[in-house]
Amino acid sequence: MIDLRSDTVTKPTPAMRRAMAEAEVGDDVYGEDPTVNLLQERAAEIFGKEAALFLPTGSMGNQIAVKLHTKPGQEVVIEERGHIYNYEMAAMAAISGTLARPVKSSDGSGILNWDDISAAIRANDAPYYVARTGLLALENSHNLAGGTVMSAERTGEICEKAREINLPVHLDGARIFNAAVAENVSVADLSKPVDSVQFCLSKGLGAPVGSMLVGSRDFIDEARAWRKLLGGGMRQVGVLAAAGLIAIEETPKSLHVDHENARVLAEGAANLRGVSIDPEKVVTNIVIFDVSKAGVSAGEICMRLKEKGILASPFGNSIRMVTHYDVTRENIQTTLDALQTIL
Ligand code: TLP
Repeated sequence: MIDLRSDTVTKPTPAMRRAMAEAEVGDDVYGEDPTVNLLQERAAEIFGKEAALFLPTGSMGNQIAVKLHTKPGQEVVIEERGHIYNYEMAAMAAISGTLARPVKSSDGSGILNWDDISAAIRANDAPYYVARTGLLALENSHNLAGGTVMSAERTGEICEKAREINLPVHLDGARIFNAAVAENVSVADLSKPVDSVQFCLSKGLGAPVGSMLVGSRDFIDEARAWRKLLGGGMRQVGVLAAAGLIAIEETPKSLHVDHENARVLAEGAANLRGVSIDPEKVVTNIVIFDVSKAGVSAGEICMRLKEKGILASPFGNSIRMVTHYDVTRENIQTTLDALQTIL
């Protein structure tokens, strides 16, 4: 099968499997797993922050951040297609007692500017009976907006304004390495101004399991307690951290190939009957195209693709295809040929 449903489907590389087999381990609940400790130190260093924490999932990282930055009864301002709001089981309400305040980006790109955000903020000068904004949550790259990227400059501008009103900013950087490659900057450049960042080892970076939460030492100390409370205190988990180390040190070097494949896929799809997508906007590894004019539903197209050995995800009237290191240029051509036949 050519699996384009997500970059979560990657299998560990031979180097990762070797590192996992040979990993030095200890009980991480006691802080004694040397491989986990090394991964946490490296992640903090690479992101230019004080500390980092290894977590089982990106959702747990995001939700711990929401918990630590907010008080019950507050709102979280987030772009309307944001993952934290749409795909994390209403956890911000269930765990933190917060409400999402979804906002649209004025240019439709999913990339917010300060004007988009400030219109949704309820600061201390708001009437007493409206909920206060407790957190601004950004996402980079923005998954459901088609892998679009927020520049370091835009992130800096937004965070500066947020700081003026003491509003913390959390970055869902599940695919921040993809964003950094697309912008030709470092992940530290993209995350320096935010208070906390979550990034996934198990998406385009190819590790089988795991995410990291990065921030100040105090924030990470508290996050460790919340990870335990949520049942995420793991023991000899260096076997997973070993793959994570390879994911952060090695995989970023080849992410540009995934981006090139995504662009070729988008350019080919743009020429097909009933498909609408602007290939110029595909800058990372996510391709989302609208098929509402195809005369056949996104779900039906995905079913027919599956019969031809290709997996993709329907999202409403659109189809999402995500490239990753298990997808070759030849696979892209096969996918385009199959799509053409179906349409
Ligand atoms: N995204 C998954 C699905 O949940 C949609 C995918 O296939 O893309 N933030 C962002 C931006 C994400 O895309 C995801 C996963 C997460 C957080 C959550 O990560 P996990 O799955 O590790 O909890």
